[in-house]
Amino acid sequence: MILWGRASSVNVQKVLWALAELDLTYAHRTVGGKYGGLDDPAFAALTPVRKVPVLQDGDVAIWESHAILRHLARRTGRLGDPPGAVDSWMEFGSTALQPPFIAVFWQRVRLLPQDRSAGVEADSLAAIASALAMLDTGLSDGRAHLAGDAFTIADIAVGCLFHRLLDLYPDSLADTPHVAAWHARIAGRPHYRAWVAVSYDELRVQG
Ligand SMILES: N[C@@H](CCC(=O)N[C@@H](CS)C(=O)NCC(=O)O)C(=O)O
Repeated sequence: MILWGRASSVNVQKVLWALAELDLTYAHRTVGGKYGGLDDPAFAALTPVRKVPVLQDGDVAIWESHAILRHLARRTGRLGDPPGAVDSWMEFGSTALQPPFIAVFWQRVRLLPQDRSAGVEADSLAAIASALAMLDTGLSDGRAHLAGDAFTIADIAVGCLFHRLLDLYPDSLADTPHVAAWHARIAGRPHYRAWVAVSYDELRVQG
């Protein structure tokens, strides 16, 4: 397998974390962001959207981070059960939590101060708080992980966002104790520490 994508991307981090949890061997091509390469013919032939991550597995090229996670779970028969609950939380991550998270990350890290908007940041933080409350309700039955007691690709898809969220807004989980306990659990995993709890300094806008 070949993974394409810079390790500073949260979407690439999802795949790096999953590959490590599954103990899979792969080659890594660092493209995107300051590394460029997304318009090179070799990469452009793999994905019409020219974004990372892309996973080449034999003759197949898979793009969209959650599609890649599902592919890895199916391929190995691990980290994907129960599929219904896993899928629900992965879609929740894509639709409810990640969009406002990306918005605040751009406000705080990627945009020059003069291009930032206090209104966009406030609205996005409200959307994050609402999503975290839903996550807290989902975890309130005492389950250890999102889809049940077992760690799955849903924990990876959603959990990848929290290192940066807590770095930027340390009190984010003050009102969601179940989310805080779940996050502490997944943040203790060695592969989270290796691939997710890392510096994102290369993404900071240079003013
Ligand atoms: N929904 C896609 C989003 C892919 C995406 O937006 N990737 C970003 C990095 S997180 C990208 O390729 N940006 C251009 C770049 O890195 O140069 C996924 O989950 O894979």
